[in-house]
Amino acid sequence: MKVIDLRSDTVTQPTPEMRRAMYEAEVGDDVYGEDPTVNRLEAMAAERMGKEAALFTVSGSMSNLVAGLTHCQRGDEMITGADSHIFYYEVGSVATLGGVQIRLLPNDAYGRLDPKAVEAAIRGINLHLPPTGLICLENPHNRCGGTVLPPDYIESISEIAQRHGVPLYLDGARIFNAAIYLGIDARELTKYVTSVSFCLSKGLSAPVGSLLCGDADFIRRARKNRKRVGGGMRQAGILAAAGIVALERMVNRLAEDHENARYLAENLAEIPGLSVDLALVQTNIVAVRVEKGSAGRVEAELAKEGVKVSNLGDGRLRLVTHYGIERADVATALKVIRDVMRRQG
Ligand code: TLP
Repeated sequence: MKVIDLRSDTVTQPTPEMRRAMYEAEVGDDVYGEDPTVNRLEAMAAERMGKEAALFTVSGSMSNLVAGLTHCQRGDEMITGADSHIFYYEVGSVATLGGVQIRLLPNDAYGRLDPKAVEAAIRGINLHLPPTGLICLENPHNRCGGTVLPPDYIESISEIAQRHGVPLYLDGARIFNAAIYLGIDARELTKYVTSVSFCLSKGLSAPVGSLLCGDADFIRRARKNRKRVGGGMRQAGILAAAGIVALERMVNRLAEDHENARYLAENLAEIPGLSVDLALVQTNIVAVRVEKGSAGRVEAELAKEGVKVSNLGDGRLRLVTHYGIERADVATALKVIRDVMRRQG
């Protein structure tokens, strides 16, 4: 039985070209700054994000942590949305390792924070109050189902951040999906933020890695924090080589994943017992609410039939399209899902 794995785009396998590039990569000790392939990847990433410099990290979670450690002091407060990856899925890292308190604001169905609420949450100067060290946005928004923040919204938050002298960080793990959805260059989304990270190991299919981007001084300090959390890598050019192929070859094909997600979502919406808000299906993620049976049971039964999905833990399942999932796989998955839903009481 062929397993159709829709749990995440993190399950993507490296392409043959990536494996060749890894094999042939010229490497050095990156902690000394001497890995030419890492240096090349970092320069490419900075250029793609319109920032001065970039830092190759192990994962999106490490980029988010290092961004928090670098922008904030211990005892600062970081503003983020209640469904953000930073708050929801990163084991409380900025709090436990950075001594940074998270100030949680509700986000709407698209992952947006209310600009007025953001402004109101920024702390004034008072002996009792923790200083606001950072405001975070996520684009596309994972738990909202891959929804995209447009440039004018990011600009509105950036104006507030600048007015109060607080840096604005963008968790852009899937930033190229957002750019492709909007039909714009990713720099249009990053020009309003102080720093941004994006992942190589999701839809771009590289095996490992994320890039944290910002101005040269920020990246110099971030490099020290990456070392502090044990993320200084040595001959990391082996990994960076795959990342270079990812940036050069895998960005434009994300449109195919979006088309497959749309096809999947439109068909899921027709299945009795499931509901999908099609307005929220903008990139490669489909969040579907299970209204007949339980999400956990549906997830388990699908897995038995060879269709893997992930559980968002609130009655919704998440299905993600990616490199390696063809239109025919989506059609097969839909057939399995229809059968499983028919059996739910
Ligand atoms: N998200 C993973 C899981 O952790 C949920 C996934 O399967 O989608 N920011 C965003 C917006 C993310 O979606 C993720 C990964 C990360 C950061 C963290 O990246 P990694 O997994 O590389 O640490």
